[in-house]
Parts: sequence; C-alpha cells; structure tokens
Amino acid sequence: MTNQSDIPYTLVSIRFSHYVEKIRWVLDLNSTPFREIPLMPVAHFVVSPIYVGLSGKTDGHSTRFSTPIIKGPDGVMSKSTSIAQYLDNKHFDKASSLFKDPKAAELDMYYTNYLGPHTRRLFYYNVLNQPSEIRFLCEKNVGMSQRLLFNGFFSVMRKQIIGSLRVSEKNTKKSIDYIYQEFDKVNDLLKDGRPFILGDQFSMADISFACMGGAITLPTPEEGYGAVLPRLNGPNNTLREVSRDLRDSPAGKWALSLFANHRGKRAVHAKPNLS
Ligand SMILES: N[C@@H](CCC(=O)N[C@@H](CS)C(=O)NCC(=O)O)C(=O)O
Repeated sequence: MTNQSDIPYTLVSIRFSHYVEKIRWVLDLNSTPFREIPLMPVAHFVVSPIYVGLSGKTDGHSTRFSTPIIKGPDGVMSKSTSIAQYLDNKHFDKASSLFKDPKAAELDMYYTNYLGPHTRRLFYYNVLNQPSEIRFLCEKNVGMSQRLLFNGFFSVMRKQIIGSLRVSEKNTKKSIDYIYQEFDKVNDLLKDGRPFILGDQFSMADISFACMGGAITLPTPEEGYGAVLPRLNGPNNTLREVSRDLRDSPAGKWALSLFANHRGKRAVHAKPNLS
C-alpha cells in the first residue's frame, strides 16, 4: 500500500478522456503513484484553473484548461504530448524510453492532433444524444458530488461540447471515415508481423494509437482501460457499429492486446472504483 506522502503526482482528468488515458498509461508502466481528480467535462472549467492558473495554453483542438494536467515535483504541466515526454525523461532509463526512436514523438503528436479529435467527436455525437449513456458515464467515473450536480449541468455541458467540437451528423461521418483510414494504415503496417508500430520496441507511438484510435473499440476496465467508456452493447447505434467493426480489424485487435498486455499496473487505486 502506498503512503499518501509517497504520491508524487496529481492528475486532473476528464475521467474517460483518451488523452488522459495516455498519461495514466505512461504513469502505470512504471507503477508511478498518482492521485487522480476525476471530472466530467465542463466541471473541469472549475477545477483546471486552480492548477494551471494563467499558464495553460490552447491548441488547435482544446482549451487552456484541457485535461490531462499533472502537478508533480517540478510543477504543473498540461497537454498530453508534453506530459508524456516529461514523464519519460524523469522515470524511464535510456533502454526503456518510450521515445527512443525519434519517430515515436512525431507519431504521438500526429495521433494526438489528427486522430484524437475525430475519435472524440464520434464518442460525443453518440453519448450526448443518449442521456442514459452520459448518466451511466457520470455514475461510473466521478464521485457523488459531481453526480448530484450533473442533472443541472447536463444541458449546459451538451451545448458547450456540441458547439466547441462541432459535433454534427455531417462532421461525425467525416470523422468516421478518417478513423477508418488511420486504422487501415496500421492494418497495413502490422502485415509484416511486427509487434509494435515502430518495429520491435514498444513506444509512445503504440500508446498513442491505442488511446487516440483504439479507445473507439471501447475497452472496458477489465480489458485494461483506466476509466469507464460507453458500453459496447449500449444504445449508441453509430458508435456501437464502428466499435464492433474495428474490434474485429487487425489494428483494433492489436490495440486491445496492448491494453491487455502492456498497460502497466496502477499503484494507487482509482476512485471512484471502476467496477
Ligand atoms: N492536445 C491536448 C488535447 C487535450 C484534450 O482535448 N482534452 C479534452 C479531454 S476530453 C479536454 O479536456 N477538453 C476540454 C477542453 O479543451 O477544455 C492534449 O494532448 O492534452
């Protein structure tokens, strides 16, 4: 059992976010202890400013208060690509570095900027149109006080996300095409029997594809995901179809195998419990 004083990091998270999952994964690979502050979207606008203050920056697809945010021995940091590189420098030796091959950083950036937003749009298009599913996510991923506030928040949250991420039927269709193209590229890469995207060594490119793309196969906590995602047999028709289909693709199966076999072990248990 980890002592509270031995926990070096606090992770501010929109709990189910695939960007956050990248950072949980990097931390868990070395069982680095961290305390998570799990949030629902929009609730993060209340908590994130306490951590990032005026230092947060926007990028093409997120605000200056986006999660993940970590607070650790060297201060506060946001944006998953920078956090992953920082944690790698700090906690991984040369041989096990996730960025040993320079292409790992390039691909991490690429998947984060060009695949993650499409996966997220498909996800939100479905859950925001299914109040029972967003309620399910809230119930499973955050604590009692947010759950109680949630009913009041829902319509504000829905409006804010639909507007800011341009979640329309037309854009969601384009995002689905885009996701399939990226899965096809990985299907092709894996044809030569390589175990990982860059060859023999597991790298940040693998974690990044598994999260930015693989999250759409809806891995459960039992399958290795560090939060609860929508149910595979839930009421979200489009999401369910794409998820099931991609689960059967070589890249989808491979991403799920990374969650099963390379996801690392969490040192401090998640709260609320994911089961
Ligand atoms: N490029 C950012 C993207 C992070 C991101 O979009 N996070 C989402 C999680 S769903 C978020 O917090 N969005 C709300 C916001 O941007 O305020 C990263 O890699 O950290």
